[in-house]
Amino acid sequence: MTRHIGAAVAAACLTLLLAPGVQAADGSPAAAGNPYERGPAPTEASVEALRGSYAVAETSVSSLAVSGFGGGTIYYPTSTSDGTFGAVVISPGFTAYQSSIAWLGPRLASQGFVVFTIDTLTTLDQPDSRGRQLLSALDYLTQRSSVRGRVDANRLGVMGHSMGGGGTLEAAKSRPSLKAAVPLTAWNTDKTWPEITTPTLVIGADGDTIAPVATHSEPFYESLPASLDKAYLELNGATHFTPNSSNTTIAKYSLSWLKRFIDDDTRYEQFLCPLPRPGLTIDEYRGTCPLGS
Ligand code: 9J3
Ligand code: ZN
Repeated sequence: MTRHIGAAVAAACLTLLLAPGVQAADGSPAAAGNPYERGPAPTEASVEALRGSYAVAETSVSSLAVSGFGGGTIYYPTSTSDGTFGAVVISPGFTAYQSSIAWLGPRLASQGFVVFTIDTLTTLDQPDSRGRQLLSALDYLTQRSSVRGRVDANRLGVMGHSMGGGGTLEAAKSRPSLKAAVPLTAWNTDKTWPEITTPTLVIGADGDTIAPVATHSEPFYESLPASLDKAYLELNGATHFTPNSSNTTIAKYSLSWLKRFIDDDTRYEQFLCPLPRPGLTIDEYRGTCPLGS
């Protein structure tokens, strides 16, 4: 009897070890239970790096070929051996173009996301419109784009700068199925976001005089439900336009948030909890730890 149980257990273990589905594409043992992890175990250096482990290609999407937003550029991992990837669409701010947030495209895609930086229909579009455009772009990405087969349509997120950050909040409010939202020095006349159920990382800048944190990012963060996975990162020595250039602090925490909530990748929780302490680049950090509980 004991021997039979032992043999059964041994057989089950062998099956588990040999089952193709439990081995990651890089040959490492798959993390028990998370089929969405992509890329190697993260380190402080890897989340701060200019590029992750994936080679990235890009394809431009003409405004003439789409509706509901203004076209853009899709950055995607070239690998087809790691299954599909989660995706994030990013909107620029008032009067700005995709070029203003382009640095985030290859930076995030090389870590294992399909990233779509968009133009808006007009550069004067307001946050509510930008929110709808983010969602139109997600629908285009997952349903009609040339890379749709590389995207997991069930694991999507939104980001944006300024009025695009305001649009990020609008998009999350209207589509609760979104897995992550990261507004960057967001601007919106609506100061209260209790309707949002998507895990949200609000990033503000201490020196922002266009969307001052006291009247934008801070009330946005504080009005999110207390029960929500949420965080507030206030950049130190930063302005409204800090998100328009390559920035290690923005990249590190945005990446960790997207990984944690789009990929369910708890390997990245180490960068989010316990709460990061203020320092050279962080003026203040608020959040709810542990995450995902
Ligand atoms: O997208 C933004 O930079 C919004 C800040 C702004 O110019 O608001 C004034 C109407
Ligand atoms: Zn509101």
